[in-house]
Amino acid sequence: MAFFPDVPTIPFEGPDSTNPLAFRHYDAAAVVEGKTMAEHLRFAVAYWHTFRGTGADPFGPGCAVRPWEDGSHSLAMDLKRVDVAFEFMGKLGVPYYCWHDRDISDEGANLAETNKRLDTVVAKLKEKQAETGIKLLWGTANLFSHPRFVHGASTSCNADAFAFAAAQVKKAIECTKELGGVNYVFWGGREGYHTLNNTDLRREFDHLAKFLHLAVDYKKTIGFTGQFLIEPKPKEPTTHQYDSDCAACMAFLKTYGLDQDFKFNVETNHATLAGHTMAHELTYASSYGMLGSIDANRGDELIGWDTDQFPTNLYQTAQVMLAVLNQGGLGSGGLNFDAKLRRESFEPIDLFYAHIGGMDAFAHGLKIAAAMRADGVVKGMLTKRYASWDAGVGAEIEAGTADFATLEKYMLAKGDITPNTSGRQELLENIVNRYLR
Ligand code: XLS
Ligand code: NI
Ligand code: NI
Repeated sequence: MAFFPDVPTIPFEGPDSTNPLAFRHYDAAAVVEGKTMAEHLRFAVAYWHTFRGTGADPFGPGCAVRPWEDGSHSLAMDLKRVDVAFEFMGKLGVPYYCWHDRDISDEGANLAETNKRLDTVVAKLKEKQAETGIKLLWGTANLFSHPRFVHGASTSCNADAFAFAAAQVKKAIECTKELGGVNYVFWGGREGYHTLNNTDLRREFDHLAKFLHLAVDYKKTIGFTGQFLIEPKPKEPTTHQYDSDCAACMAFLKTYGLDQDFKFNVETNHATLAGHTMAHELTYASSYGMLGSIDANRGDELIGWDTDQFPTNLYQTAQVMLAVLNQGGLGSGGLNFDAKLRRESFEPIDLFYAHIGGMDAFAHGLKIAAAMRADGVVKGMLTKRYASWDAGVGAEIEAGTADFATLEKYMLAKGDITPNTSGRQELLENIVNRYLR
């Protein structure tokens, strides 16, 4: 049975195509810098938004039309939805998908029943993966929707919430392994606080670290080889989320001796919420070898929450792909569309338009970034700008052979510094704009 009977497998038709059900830039097999677009971009569909999203917002319930949904929370519905998902992903031509445990299988009457039900759905996912070749980019556990996690999971004031979360993550890692997932994500969910009046901040951070250490231990116990990723986010749902941005996460990981076991899954809208550009977060993570994967979406400059819109901004996708190319790719990571349709876009076909647009925006961004790298203009200006560090006193400082006394002697002899040169910001921005076509 087809759930999207009017949609063919989405073809690549080239930049001049006006067919809304075709790619204009994403040509999976096209080679850029020695790798195919599919290999560079490693697109993933987010199960929660695409197959569980209803379009609900803070002012009203969902109104998405999904003819295959029967409104129940039955196992049969979970299993049927797997067929929907694989038809959708197959027609779109994405190589990966991602899930939370509760997206693919709802809870049963108790943990044992929940796990049993999850196993049934995972078995079906495994079959569909084998049939289609679509793979799991990452799994994660939903530790934020159920009321038991009202005060958080590993940072809850209730120790039982920590224990339940541990059981849930243990199972989710096992399921990720069973499905050959190549990463596992920890997003902080409700790990944070609304008021310090009721929060023992240091104790909660210690508990978060304890939880992650236990996860690392368990990963080794069962021989799961996927990459562990932390997804920074500064606020929402709590006022202050502990994993607020890449720099804060780095400090946390270093403080608790976890930095060798994790990388970051950087999300565009979370960067915006943190008051950073996505380019800043990517550059920070990448500089320290911590950029593992990307949640590809965008925020709205006028709305202050995680709007999770589909990425369409070429300036931004080009910057993202530049960061990715500059570090030689994402390794086991990918570009996961953690993005949802606007409530007003309620027809099933909108799911295709949204993903096609996002994939094209990133394929286009990849081409722009590769062209910029090929010309090397921006990189050349960077090299020139820091030339004073490549020889003489700069090289001595970097090599550690200079100290305050030798630097004073050097400056006393020289009298004053070599004149500064212009930062050329406007010129560089003009140069970048040349490539945006
Ligand atoms: C929420 C997060 C979430 C994670 C997965 O804002 O982006 O969707 O990606 O738990
Ligand atoms: Ni995300
Ligand atoms: Ni998000």
